[in-house]
Formats: sequence, C-alpha cells, structure tokens
Amino acid sequence: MWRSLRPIGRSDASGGYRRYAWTGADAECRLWFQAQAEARGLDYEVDRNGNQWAWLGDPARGDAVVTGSHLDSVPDGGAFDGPLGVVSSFAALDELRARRVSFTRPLAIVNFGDEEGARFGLACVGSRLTAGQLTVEAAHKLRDGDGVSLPQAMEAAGYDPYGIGPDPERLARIGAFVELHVEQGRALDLTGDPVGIASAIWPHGRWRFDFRGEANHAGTTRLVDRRDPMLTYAETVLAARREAELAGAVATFGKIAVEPNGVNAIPSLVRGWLDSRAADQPTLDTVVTGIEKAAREYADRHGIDLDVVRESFTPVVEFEDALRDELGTILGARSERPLPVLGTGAGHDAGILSGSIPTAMLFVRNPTGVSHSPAEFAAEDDCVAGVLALADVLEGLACS
Ligand code: HGY
Ligand code: MN
Ligand code: MN
Ligand code: MN
Repeated sequence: MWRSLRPIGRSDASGGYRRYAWTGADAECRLWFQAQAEARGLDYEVDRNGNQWAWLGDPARGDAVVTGSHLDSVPDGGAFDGPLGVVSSFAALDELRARRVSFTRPLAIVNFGDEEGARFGLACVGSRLTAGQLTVEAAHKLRDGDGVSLPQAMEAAGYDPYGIGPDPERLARIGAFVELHVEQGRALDLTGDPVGIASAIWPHGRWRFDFRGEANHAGTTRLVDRRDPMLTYAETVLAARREAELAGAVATFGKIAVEPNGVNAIPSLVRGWLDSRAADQPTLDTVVTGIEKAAREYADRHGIDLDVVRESFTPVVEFEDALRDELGTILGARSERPLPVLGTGAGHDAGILSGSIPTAMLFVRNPTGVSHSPAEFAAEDDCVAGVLALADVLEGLACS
C-alpha cells in the first residue's frame, strides 16, 4: 500500500513531495485512496467539499468512528506528514479484520483535501469548509501564485466549486474522529516512546506583510536616495526571531514575493508571509504585536509603506478530555507504561474538527524531529506500532 503511494508527486530533484490541491498529483492521490477503499469493499464517496470517505457500515446509523488524515503536502514536503495517517487507517482496518472483530458502530476512513494550504495559502480548506469555519465566499476568493482561483482549480479537476459549504449533517453522524500523524518534533524521541497522544494544538496564524518602496536602478541610485522595501523586510525578519526568542514562541517568514523581482532593480514591493505560533494566545499576541511594531518603526525610518493582513488564524485546540482519556485507557492497558501526552505547534484537520465533534490524535515517533522537509522520517517499527495502536483504539471505540 505504502509503496504504491510513495512515488506520487515526488520530486526527483529534491526528494520532497509536491502534492498540491487540485493538481495532477492530487488527482493521483485521490485515485490511490479510491482504489484502496474499493479493494477493501468499503463504500467510497466524495463529499461536497471534495473530501474522500471510505465507509464500513451505514453512516446513517450515526455515532460513526472516523479515522484518517490528508494526502496533500507542503512544497518539497516529507513522505509521512498526512499519508502516514491515511495509510495507517487502511492498515488498521486490515488488522481489525484479521482480528475478526465485529463492528458495533459505522467506521470511516477519510482523506481531507488541501490540509497544507500550499497552493492557495489557507490550511485545512476541506475540513474548514465542512466544519463551517470557511465561508463559500472566502473560499471562492482564494487564488494561487498564478492567479488561478479555487473554483477554477476545482472545476479543472472535475469538481463542482459551487456545491461546497458546511456539512453539519455529515458531522452529526460522527461520534469520534481519531487522526494518526507523524510527530513534527522530537518529544517522543526524547521520551523513548513509539506512539503518543495529543493534548493540544498551539494557537497559530499567518500574517501577510506588504512592504512598498520605490523601484529604481540598482546601479545608479545612491543609497541615501533609496526607498528599498527589502531592507525593511530583512530587519523585520530579524525582529521576528528576536520577539519569538523573548517569548518562547516561534515565528517564521518562510515565503516571500518580490516585485519586479529583478537582480538589478530595487524592489517596489516585498511581500512576506509570517507564520507564528505560541503555547497560549496572550504570548502569540505579544509576539505578533511586537513584530508588527518593529516593522512599522523600520518602515517609517526608510519611507516605506507597510500593510499587515492576518490571512488565517487557528485558536488553541484542547483535545476533548473524555476521548483523549479513553485512548489513554485503551492503549495504557496494552503497554507497560502510560503513553506520553504531548502538545504540538502543528495544525491538523483534527484541530479544525475539534470544534464540532470529539476528536483525538495519535503521534508516531519521528527521530529526526524534522517535518515539512524531505528529511522527515518515521522508522518502520514505529509505523507498525502506530498501526497497532490505531487498531486498538478503533477496536476499543467501534467494536464489541
Ligand atoms: O502548518 C501546519 O501546521 C500544518 O502542517 N498544516
Ligand atoms: Mn503539515
Ligand atoms: Mn499534516
Ligand atoms: Mn497539519
């Protein structure tokens, strides 16, 4: 199963993955998901937002147990972020069938579309639409770097962008959603556990900083005569690191767009995207406020115009105690010691859905701690441990 998925959207140049929403690689991943579902005799469907579902049992019975994750990636992402959760869900079902359990609740495996937001800039589009956390109007306004709109991209991929929207009936039929995900840090590597349980997701957001200056000749314009937005941007990047360090948070300018983007032209516009996250809301607010304040001081000093736009925000997610504790009980009974419970700075579909249904997450050890990079890794033994843990959880929740 894993081998048939791995080549899809993989770049020979970087070894990373380029599976962006509504592209050819995304379509191949979707065909892979459908094939896995149908090979297991599951009822396959695509919901109004393009998320894929594979059902065992009649969803109309309600109180379903759902597991899964996403198959899309960040630019040159790793092999495990998302796919490990989807592959492990199918493998856990195979394991449950081998155990000859009988299901007392409907079970589904889901692939949520466009979780990374790599193409249109907003994470978790499929789950946000379903949970009613993204309006149809706002979704239709999303554009990729080539100016292609989300509706155009969906239509080109054969999906109807005018049927998207909240899906409360679907969510009302779900009693629990459990997402298995590769850990995007080294906590489990430090505790020595192959699998852990998520406690919370840090609040996090994305802000766009537009620095406008004056395009001019790189060779003939005296330094004193310049209004160079790249200078202000560079000082703001340093300020972001300083503010994050002071607060024990994280802040990253990972994406930049420059106009006119010529080697011998002082830019007219530098657009930088900030991703910032902290363990709690007040700290995050302090960091972002501090970065923006510094940016404005630099802009004033260099005669630069600055606009700051918050493009997306996800408040802190505290995973529901009862389900989290139930996972702990189920898994604790099968291991020598209680599983570690750990927070994360990474956003997930489970975080988006936690506002609508009971959700929980399992993390699988990543000894490198690296993610959103081809260096992302999980050892085979740990992946197997993750599958068995997920199977135990699904058996405990959905089987007699
Ligand atoms: O950005 C995130 O935390 C997630 O991987 N989309
Ligand atoms: Mn990710
Ligand atoms: Mn992910
Ligand atoms: Mn994620």
